[in-house]
Amino acid sequence: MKQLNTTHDLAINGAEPAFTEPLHVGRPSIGDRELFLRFTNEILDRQWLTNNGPVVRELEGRIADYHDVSHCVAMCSGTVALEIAIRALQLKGEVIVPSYTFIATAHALHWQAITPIFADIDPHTHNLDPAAVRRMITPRTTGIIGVHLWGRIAAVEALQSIADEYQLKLMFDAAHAFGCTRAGTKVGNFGSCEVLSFHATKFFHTFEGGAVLTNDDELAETMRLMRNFGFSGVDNVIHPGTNGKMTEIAAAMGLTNIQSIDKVIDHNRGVYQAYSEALADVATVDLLAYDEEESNNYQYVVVEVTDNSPVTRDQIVDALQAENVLARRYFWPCCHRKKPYSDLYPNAGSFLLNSERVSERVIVLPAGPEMDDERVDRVVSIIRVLTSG
Ligand code: T4K
Repeated sequence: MKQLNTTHDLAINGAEPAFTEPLHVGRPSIGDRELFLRFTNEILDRQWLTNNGPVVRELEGRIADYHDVSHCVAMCSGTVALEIAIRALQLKGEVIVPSYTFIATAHALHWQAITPIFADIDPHTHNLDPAAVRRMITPRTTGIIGVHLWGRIAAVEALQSIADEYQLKLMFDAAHAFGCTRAGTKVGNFGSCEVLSFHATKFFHTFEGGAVLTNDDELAETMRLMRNFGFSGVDNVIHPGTNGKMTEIAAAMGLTNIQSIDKVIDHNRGVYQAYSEALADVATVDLLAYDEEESNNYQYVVVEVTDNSPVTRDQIVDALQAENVLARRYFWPCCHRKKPYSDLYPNAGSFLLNSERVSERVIVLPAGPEMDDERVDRVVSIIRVLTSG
């Protein structure tokens, strides 16, 4: 491995960090603080704090309208929303998922004694490769969970035709894809249902939270029961369930944030474009492009280190972090390299070659509210110096 050039003015060589305060990949947008505090006071005055309160119901309506979808079922986290959707769809046996994703996608299955079967990704899209999905189908397969990684919509048509051919259920982990489209159709309208995450690090957040979007009335009704212990009315339990409810205060953060969502997306687009321009002459990293014909939220600025780089991805990330640029290696190692999956499938890497290769090259750069053109230029200058040999 080549050493980083020790003559450069870098924090790893003893210089002061380029940024005095850290830059993050997941800095939350806070929206209109006065509005949030007004909503909070109303909640406290009403003394109705959770259990399908009016703020949660209003937020569900706003999110469903935003996505042109019949139902938004709000939950306490994206992970619980995944677990409930998986159970409501009655998935069992084996379910095909990518390994190149956040660990929650696989855990939501394993947690419910369902076997996640990892299929490889298309290295260009970072999403499931339909041909690889087809190869992993067995008589025990009951479903496919696609992930719209980085908000770029998966190959929904090809996956749907495989699901139809083998009579499998199809759902999507849309944790990154709030507001995103494929051929103009908004997320929420693909497969049987799609799961959003509203975690604090997402560009639209409710502190913690998530939701399932669906056009299936019956499925929505089942999930509403499941997130509230199966209660139908005060004393009547008609379904197995858990506590997946979103609180009123979380929904108030969501209602605040949804007011400024267009502004936040505009800002994210500006940051992405600034990176795109600044990186245009840097041959050592490739910026993952968003399709400008579609609606994107531009939440993640993702680069892949190319073969031209004289230094490794890890050397770049470590050096950036020393400069207070808290870039991340999402999603490394892949799920099949993490426990319990590394014990269950020790040889999975041999057929997940694209997943492994991509996971070893990706760097997610700081984006979001704290970034502006000048900071982007400075981050890119550091990358330029680091990879200049
Ligand atoms: N499916 C997919 C594909 C997902 O990516 C996720 C979540 C899920 C499902 C599950 O959804 P949830 O159950 O989480 O709703 C973060 C998030 O915790 C996680 O929600 C997210 N994906 C994942 C991609 O990123 P970490 O471990 O990287 O978070 P952390 O604490 O290191 O924070 C990232 C950066 O953001 C740091 O620089 C610190 C900064 N930050 C973080 C928080 C929480 C802030 O500035 N303020 C904050 O409040 O997982």
